[in-house]
Amino acid sequence: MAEEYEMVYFDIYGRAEPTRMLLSHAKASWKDTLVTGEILKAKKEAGELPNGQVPVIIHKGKVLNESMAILRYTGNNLGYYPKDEFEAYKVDALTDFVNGELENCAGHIFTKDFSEAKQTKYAETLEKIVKKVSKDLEEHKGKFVCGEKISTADC
Ligand SMILES: N[C@@H](CCC(=O)N[C@@H](CS)C(=O)NCC(=O)O)C(=O)O
Repeated sequence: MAEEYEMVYFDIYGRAEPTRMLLSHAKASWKDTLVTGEILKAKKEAGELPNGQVPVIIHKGKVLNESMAILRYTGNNLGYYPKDEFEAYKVDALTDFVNGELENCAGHIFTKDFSEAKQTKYAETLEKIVKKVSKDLEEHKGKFVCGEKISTADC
């Protein structure tokens, strides 16, 4: 029987990793379909990718794009996203913060710009994220970043 979820992305951590971790933790029925630059180009030309990019996740015959929306979607389906609106806001706020910070510096890895300035920026960004998450963990006195229960923000 085919897996319920199919993640399509490069063989790197990157934008698919939070959802891959969630699917693994949830023991969901899923598989990774790894692409190369060439495969991506072919899929793009064949019109298989909604905005011409990866990751996409294929679920119930639908091809869903945008990594953070994918994370929320799978989180919602698999019990990792709060029903309470304020709790959901907290999860989104932290996820958006971390993702936004990483957007500012992850590109260096692809452009292979390892200049001192970029390294400093990278280290500062990671420190900012660790400080924020550590403070949240302390406040909740728990194992999870947004409270008593694991959520998409922990991915
Ligand atoms: N906002 C999108 C960005 C997706 C994105 O930039 N994907 C890159 C790989 S990490 C891609 O497919 N690049 C190929 C291209 O744009 O042609 C998301 O978070 O999913």
